Order: sequence, then C-alpha cells, then structure tokens
Amino acid sequence: MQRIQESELIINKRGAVYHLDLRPEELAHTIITVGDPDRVAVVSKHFDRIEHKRSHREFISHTGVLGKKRLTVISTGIGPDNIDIVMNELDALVNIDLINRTIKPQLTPLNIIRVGTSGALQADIPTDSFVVSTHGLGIDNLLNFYRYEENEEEKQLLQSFVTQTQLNHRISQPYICGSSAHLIKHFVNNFHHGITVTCPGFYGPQGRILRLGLSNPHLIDRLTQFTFGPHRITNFEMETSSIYGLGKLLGHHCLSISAIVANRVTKQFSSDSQAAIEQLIKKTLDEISEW
Ligand code: R1P
Ligand code: URA
Repeated sequence: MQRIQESELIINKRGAVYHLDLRPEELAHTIITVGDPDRVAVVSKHFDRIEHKRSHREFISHTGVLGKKRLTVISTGIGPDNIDIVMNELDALVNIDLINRTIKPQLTPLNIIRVGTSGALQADIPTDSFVVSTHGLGIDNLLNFYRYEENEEEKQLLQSFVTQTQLNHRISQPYICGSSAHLIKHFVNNFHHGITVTCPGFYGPQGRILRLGLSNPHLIDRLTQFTFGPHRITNFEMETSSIYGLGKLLGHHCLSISAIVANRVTKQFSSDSQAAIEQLIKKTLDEISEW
C-alpha cells in the first residue's frame, strides 16, 4: 500500500491533522459545518455534553453528544478554498491510517451538513426562510482541480446553465453536483428546495456593486431567470458546491441548508439574522436527533 508522504498530509505533534488540529477519536461521524467560528458554540450549546474542543486558525470544533447521536460541529471560515482543506482533512481522519500513512481498505462515509447563511435569488423566498440545496452549482472553480465528472442529468443542467447565463470562460468553468438523497429526505417540511450557486466571493462574484464595475452586470438577473425542467436557482453563497463535489468524490453524504439573510431581488436584509440562524440550527438538530 502506497505511503502518503509527510509533505502531502501534515500531521502535527499531537497526531492531529494540521489545519483542523483534530485526531480521529475527536471527530464524530455526523458533522455540522458552519462558516462563522462563533456559530460553533451556538450549535454545541444544544449538546447534552461536549467531549472535545479544538481551535486552530478559523477551524473551531466541538464534539459531543445530543441524545443518542455523537456530533461534531466545526467552523470552516468563508469560501471554497477553506472547504478544500476541511473536506480533505475530515476525510483523512476516517479514511487514512494516520500512523502508517496509508488509505484504509474499508472506507467510512461521513454525514456532513452545512448550516449557513445565504442570499435568495427569487422574490418568493423571503428573508429568514430556509433553503435546502438540491444541487450545488459551482462558479468557484475548486472542483476543476480534481477528476470530477457530472452524471447525465447534471451535464444537461450545466449545459443549459451556460447557455442561459452566457457565463464566459474568463469568469468560470462551472460544475454541478447533487445533494445526498440519504440526507435531503429528512429536510422537506418548512424548507424551500432549489439549486444553490456557489461563488468565489461576496461582492463582484455575487453581483454587488460598491465602487467597482462588473464584468457581467446581468449575472443576478440571469441566475434568477434560469430554469431547467422543474429546477430553478434559489440562492447563492460560498461553500455548497465544493462540499457537494468533494463529498461525492470522497464518498460522503452531504447536505447544505441556509438561512436566507438577504434577498437580492427584493433588496431586503433580515431584521434579525442571528435569530434566523439560531432557529435553523434548532430545526436541523431536531431533524438529526430523529434519524
Ligand atoms: C459570507 O458572508 C459567508 O456567509 C455564508 C457564505 O457562504 C459565506 O461563507 O455562509 P456562512 O454564514 O455559513 O459563513
Ligand atoms: N452569504 C452570502 O454569500 N451571500 C449573501 O448574500 C448572504 C450571505
């Protein structure tokens, strides 16, 4: 079995993966990811007990127990570049023998659920409502660095997306990945469902104009107007497609759920975004407890 070299997978003196500073026994197999490091405690305050707390850079993690479930909540910080680190290191914790530095013969799937915030791209999805991402459509480019291929339905959706949005190659080579059927079935009532576009930034890449002109000023309208059969784009944010794409390649079950804090069509912003995210956390934990 090929040994993974020290420079490729960095293990610190604690025997923990480098960025997350987690050892295998400090990770549960159901994981909630949040962007904001302060949101970790907002999730773990619902746990019956916390077994491990780790903190390195923007990656704060709490592992504990809620009812019969062992859970880890971890912050990713913002953006797909951080997701590359988080997904690879979470996977290494369960699927690579960190002592022998070899891939384990029996692979372990993780449940990975992002609980984040997002901007709505449809007028009928109000602020403070919740969206479950049926697909992550990435204009962030991360998956283009891996050998990733869409299935037939995804390929058709993507082709239609490129045609309808006229997204040019200098901006992005988009990719798309569906959510886990295993997880999404638990999040139906009181959630909007739709395609989430993942952007490599918050301002220009999400069509926000402050002092700079945009190369594609029609981006928001084109995303809002996109349709493919029953599918439409509901929202955008900065992590979902990278989680879905890497999760699929690595064999994990992934779902992304967002509290809508901004509506980019009606131009409204939540009057209490903290309350909305707290409510989403509570609903998500209630669902997870029932599996
Ligand atoms: C931008 O403000 C951040 O908010 C959204 C975006 O994906 C991006 O990370 O999610 P979080 O609230 O989970 O960080
Ligand atoms: N997060 C984003 O990435 N965009 C928004 O508009 C709101 C939250």
